[in-house]
Amino acid sequence: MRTYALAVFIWLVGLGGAQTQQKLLNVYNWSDYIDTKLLDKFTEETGIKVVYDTYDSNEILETKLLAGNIGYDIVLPSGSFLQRQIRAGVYQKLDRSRLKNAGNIWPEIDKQLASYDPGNQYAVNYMWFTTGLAYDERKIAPITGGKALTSWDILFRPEELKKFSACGIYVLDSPEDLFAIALKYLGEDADTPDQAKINAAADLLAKIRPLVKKFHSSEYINALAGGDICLAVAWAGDAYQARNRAREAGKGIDIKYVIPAEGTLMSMDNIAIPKDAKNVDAAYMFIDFLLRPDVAAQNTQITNFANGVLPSHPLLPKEILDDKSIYPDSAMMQRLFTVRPRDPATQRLVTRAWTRVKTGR
Ligand code: N2P
Repeated sequence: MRTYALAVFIWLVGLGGAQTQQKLLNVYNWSDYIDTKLLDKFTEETGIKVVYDTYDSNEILETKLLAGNIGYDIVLPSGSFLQRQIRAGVYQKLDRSRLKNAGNIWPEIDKQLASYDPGNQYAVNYMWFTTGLAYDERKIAPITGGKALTSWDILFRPEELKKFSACGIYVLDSPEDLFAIALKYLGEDADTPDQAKINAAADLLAKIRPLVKKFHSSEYINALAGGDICLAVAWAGDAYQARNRAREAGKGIDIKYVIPAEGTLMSMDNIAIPKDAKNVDAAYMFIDFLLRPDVAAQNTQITNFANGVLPSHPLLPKEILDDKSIYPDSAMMQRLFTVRPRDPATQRLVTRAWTRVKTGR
């Protein structure tokens, strides 16, 4: 009898173990890009445990995706990367009929996304945003005479940038962003395949390198909030997170974010399921969860990035929804541009040029 009870016990434990194994979801997302409390909420509601890892560059994600067996069920590539990764066959089609909240997808944003994912077959938008300048108002006041920063001249004229170098400058380690902005500043198409133009943009970027403390795509949030730097090329929501962290620290540091008058790059990060995902049902449940208005609003409130869920708007604080640097209005939209994926040869040129920008070699 005792042996029988023991056998049943072992069997139950085994079953429990198997079940726990099934109820897993592996998410690979950008850092500082979710309210982590929502991960617990998802687990409470579904019983699915979320293993959550982060990255801060499309290149890191792409290397893993192309290597295969990525081990993640959800990833979040930006638009042009999504487009060429779809072509490379790394994603499975997303059956929107399995998402009961698909009706919450913001139609205009979905249309924008379709320019990267034709027919909206593989992804849904998570967040969308601009790349601009974030700065410590108090630290730069003596340099600017208290005036707000308004132009990319600050970044691209070394005699201007030099003035900020002593208080610390970080630049995103994102060739897509920096080449798009530099090319546009030179009056070119942001995604031109013209080698001479790309080299000219690289020359422009190389000139700023000696003045830049670090090329990095996530550390600037704390560096700004902690007063270690005074200027950063930043993604909108991250700049606001720096502002909020600085406010919480209560040391009188005030971080501002500006979209320079010349305009800037607008990007979208999107949710997709890799082809070799093991927990596809859980992935659909998680996407559906992110598409809930309350969940999307909470994520935007914490990250300060604009989400792709239209009915989240009434749930957002007015100061976020009315902030044109987070939710650009149509006038601001006129100043924004997007980029397409480069052909492989041009992409290699840009990658090499970016290394030259960062290392001087
Ligand atoms: C979140 C950064 C996401 C924007 N910290 C860049 N894709």
